[in-house]
This record gives sequence, C-alpha cells and structure tokens, in this order.
Amino acid sequence: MPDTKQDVLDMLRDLTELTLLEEGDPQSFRVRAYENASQAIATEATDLGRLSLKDLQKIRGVGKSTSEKIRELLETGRVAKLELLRQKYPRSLVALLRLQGVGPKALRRLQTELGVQSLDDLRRALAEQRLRGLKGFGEKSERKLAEAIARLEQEGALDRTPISVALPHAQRMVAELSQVTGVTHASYCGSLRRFAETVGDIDIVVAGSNPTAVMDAVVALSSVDRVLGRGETKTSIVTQRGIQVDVRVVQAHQLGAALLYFTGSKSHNVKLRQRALKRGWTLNEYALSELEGGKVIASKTEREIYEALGLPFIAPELREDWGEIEAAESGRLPQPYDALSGDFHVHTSLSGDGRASLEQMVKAAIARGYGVLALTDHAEGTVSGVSREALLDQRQQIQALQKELGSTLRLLHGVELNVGPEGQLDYDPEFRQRFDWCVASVHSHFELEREAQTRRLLTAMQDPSVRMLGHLTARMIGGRPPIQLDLSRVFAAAKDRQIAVEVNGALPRLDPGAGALAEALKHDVTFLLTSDAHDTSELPLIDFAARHAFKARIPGSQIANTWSAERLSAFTAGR
Ligand code: DGT
Ligand code: CA
Ligand code: CA
Ligand code: ZN
Repeated sequence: MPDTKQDVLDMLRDLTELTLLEEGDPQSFRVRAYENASQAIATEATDLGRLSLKDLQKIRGVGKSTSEKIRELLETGRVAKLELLRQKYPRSLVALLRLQGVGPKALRRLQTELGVQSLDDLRRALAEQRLRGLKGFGEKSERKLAEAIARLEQEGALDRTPISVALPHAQRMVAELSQVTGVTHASYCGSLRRFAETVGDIDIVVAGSNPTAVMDAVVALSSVDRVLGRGETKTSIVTQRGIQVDVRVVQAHQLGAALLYFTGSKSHNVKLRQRALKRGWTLNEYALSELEGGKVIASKTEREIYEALGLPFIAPELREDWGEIEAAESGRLPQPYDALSGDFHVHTSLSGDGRASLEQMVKAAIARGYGVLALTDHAEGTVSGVSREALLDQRQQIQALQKELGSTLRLLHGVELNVGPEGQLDYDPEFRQRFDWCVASVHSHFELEREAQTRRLLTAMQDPSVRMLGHLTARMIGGRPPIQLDLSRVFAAAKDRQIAVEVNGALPRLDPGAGALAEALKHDVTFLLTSDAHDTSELPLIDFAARHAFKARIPGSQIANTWSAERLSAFTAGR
C-alpha cells in the first residue's frame, strides 16, 4: 500500500519551495498556507486516502485550494499546478537556493535576466562578470557567490543529497518494495546505511523470489521521474527530486553478501576481500567462497561472513576504512550505546513552532521509557520565543505534573536561550538562574568572522545558567555552512565549565558534524544526545543523534544520557 500521507507531505514540500520561488516572499499567503497544511497533516493520524474534500477541509490548517490539490494527487497521482511549477523552475535551478546569499528573489532575477537554469549557467555568468550589471548585485556579491559555490563544492554538497532528504525517501521506497510479491527483505545500503551526511545516490537491496515483480514495482514507484535503465535484477531510476536510486534483487541465500557489498564503503570492501584472499577465498556480491572450486563459505548474513573472516560484526556506520577491521580484530571496536535515559532538548506547543502540548510530550517520553526529560522551549529572542510570564506558568504546570509523576520521570524545566552577536543571552541573569536546565544556541549572525564568533560563544558560556551548547555550529547540511569557530577553545571551555556539548539528532542538522566531534573528543567533553523534537513524533530523532555520534566513535562513557540516574542528575545540576 503506498504511503499516502508521505506522498501528500512530499507534494506540499515541493509546492512550498516552488511557490516561494514563484512569489519571492516567505510570508506570502500561499507559502504560509502550504506550510500550515504540512504541519497539520504531519500530525494527522488518519488515513488521508479515505477523506473526502469536505473531510480534508475540516482539518485545522488545511484550506480549500490545498485540499483540492490533495484530492487531485490521491485520485490522479499528479497535481497540475505542481507540474507547471516544476517545468518553470527545474531542479537544477531550485538547487541554487542552497547557496548562501541566494534567496528566491535573487534567483528569479538570475533566471529571467541572465537565463541561469543551473549551477553551470551561474558559473558562466560569474566568469563573464554579468551579475554586477543586475539590479541588487555588484562586484561584491559576485565574489561572495563564488565563495559560496566553492564552499559547497568543497563539502561535496552540490551534487549530493542531504541525508534529511534521502533517508525518508529511501525508507519509503523500502517499505513499498517490501510489499511486492515474493519479497522477503528490502533495505537501503550504500552511504545512506553508513549514515553519511550526504549521499551521491540511494542503493537498495531486495531479496525475493520474483525479480520481475520487483523491477516492475521499482519503475512504478510514485516518486519516479525517469528510468535510467532496467535489467533483470537491477534497475536505476531518478526521482522527481533528482535523486538517483539503484535497486538490485538477489536470492534470499545471497542477501548477506549483497548487503555487505552494496553497503561499502568501497575501501572497507577492498580490505575484506584482501582478508578473504589470504585464506584462499573470494568475496563478491553473491558470496564468500573458495577460490578453487567455488564452494560457498558464507553468504546468508553479513554476520556469518564477518565471522568466517575471523571478525565480529562491524556496524555499517563504522565501515569507512579508518582502521575498523584492525579494531574489530583486537576487540577495540566502538560499542553500541546502552539505552538512553532521557532527552535534553525538546519543545512544546508553547514555542511558536512546537506542535504538542507539555502533557503529550511527557506522556510520549514515558512511553519511551525515559527517566528524565528537559523541556526547553525557545526563549523570547526569536519569533517562536516565549515570554517570562508564559515560562513561569509552564514552571507551575511542570511542578504539578512532577507531583503526579513521582519518580517515574524527572522533569527539568529548561529553556533554549539565544546567543546574541556579542554573547548576550535572553532575560536577565537572575531569571535564567532559576531554570533547571539552560541550553545556549546560535540562531542568528551566522556570518561573524572566526575570532568574533569564538568570543561570542565563550562569553555566553561564562553565564552560570548555561548547561549545554545547542547545535553548536548551526549548520544545515547541504545548506548553511557551520559557523566559524576556534573549536579547540570552545571545547576547552566546555570541559572546564562542565557544559555539555549537544549532539543534535534533527537530520538537517546532525550538529556538530564529524570533524567538530573529533575535535571535541580530544578535549574529553561530556556529550548529550537530543532529538530537538517539536512534536511527539520527533522524539525518536534522538536515535539519529546516536548513530551520528557512534559513527564519530564517541564512546558511550562520554555520553551522559547513558549514565546512571545519580551521576546524570549530579551533572545536570552542575555539581
Ligand atoms: P555515494 O553514493 O557516493 O554516497 O557512496 P556509496 O558508498 O553509496 O557508493 P556507490 O553508490 O557508488 O556504491 C554503493 C556501494 O557498492 C559501495 O559503497 C560499495 C559497492 N561498490 C560499488 N561499486 C563498487 C566497486 O567498483 N568495487 C567495490 N569493491 N565495491 C563497489
Ligand atoms: Ca550510494
Ligand atoms: Ca549507487
Ligand atoms: Zn530547539
């Protein structure tokens, strides 16, 4: 059964993005209408396919024109308006919005006045110095754009897809392919399974007895834009968002070998093959087998193959050829984390962008088996921020709730403070000090130069209320680059002042990135994994923080969510 809700959400996201481009104004009525509808539908539990036009309009936040588009999508699989917008604004053009300094208005001007439709076009226009002639552009903006292009190129982000886009796509295709006749297993592999921040393409491996049925299903997937090639056991397509997807079908008894091969990384596989060769075996996507005669040694599961090669199972996140095979051999592989005892960065509907009530968040935290939950709504300095009065009200509610809960779940009344350009924080010192848990996060002034940015954070960290640094570098993968910081000084201060470094599990962020986490490890700081949830459905995002931290090889002993309740509460109290 196709996932209608996800189809609708995808459509609304595309409509929002393209309408923003069309109208050049994030506050436009239409853009806001699509955004509101997305939020409303994201929290709507019912099967959308069953809802009539009238029912749809009854959902708060979904207007007439949006509900008509939803019905159109569900009935015909297409939305005329969206097709039109897609023709007008090709993906290669929309992708340029990722460049810092390129907003919808500027992009439209580049398109209409200079005929820019892609990155190559933009490069040419820059080389020919044609931008400086445009209204609102100058030599300085040419230079800044060239720098922005170079930066994204360096990160390999321009022709790669951020994990926040690729993962939901892949999960959905995997779910659809799992439904095909004869299929016993489907999973995404490649860099996505290794939990890379960006992926070149999506690789999917399916085990099934009816390859033709699987290939038929692949080309019929709702998100397909065009088919690149179709074979008996392999098909490649490009989705409407311009992502290439390679799907392979294998027989059930070959599944382990196929998963191992297509998960990579290439250099991890090379090392495994060398190991096999030393034993007189060969390893390929079908099996680990004897060189002479071809007798199969292992092929059904990855674990069996690793074991035959004298190794424990190596988690996909670790298969990057940093020395994991040697580590596995000598029993020094990073160990998966113990169960997480709680979350230290969540929002309620008190924040302008929160969608679940305090009670709902608490209930969901209990359902996850947490022993502690820090409520951290936005402080007043942002649009979504909360006034003193409302926070004091919330404190009373939390205290009342805590009485009911007893020792089931310990609630911390927290707040997410905004770090101002000079390191100043919201409210006043005395007001801040009354919270159980203050998170300090950068939400503005991303472009300060390194020394100013570093001093800004160090200043904020001087405040005794600050207990955790939220999404330290403020990056958006494939979008906004990390702010420039002397990380070594920031982490030294965090260690010194016992301030936790958050590992933020929101997929667009996964902040700090791998390089910054490696630096943090050198300073022996304490980490906290968080979901930064704005809804109950987002609490599981903490598992992405765990995968991200695990890939960076942060030991569980440095992650405070895995500590005993006593040690953890001493830490959160700043003792
Ligand atoms: P990506 O797509 O650039 O983010 O990175 P990957 O690692 O997903 O690379 P991709 O899609 O080219 O290939 C998927 C996996 O398939 C790769 O990690 C290892 C395996 N593979 C593909 N081609 C080769 C090859 O020529 N030799 C070996 N040993 N493995 C390969
Ligand atoms: Ca790939
Ligand atoms: Ca591939
Ligand atoms: Zn937050």
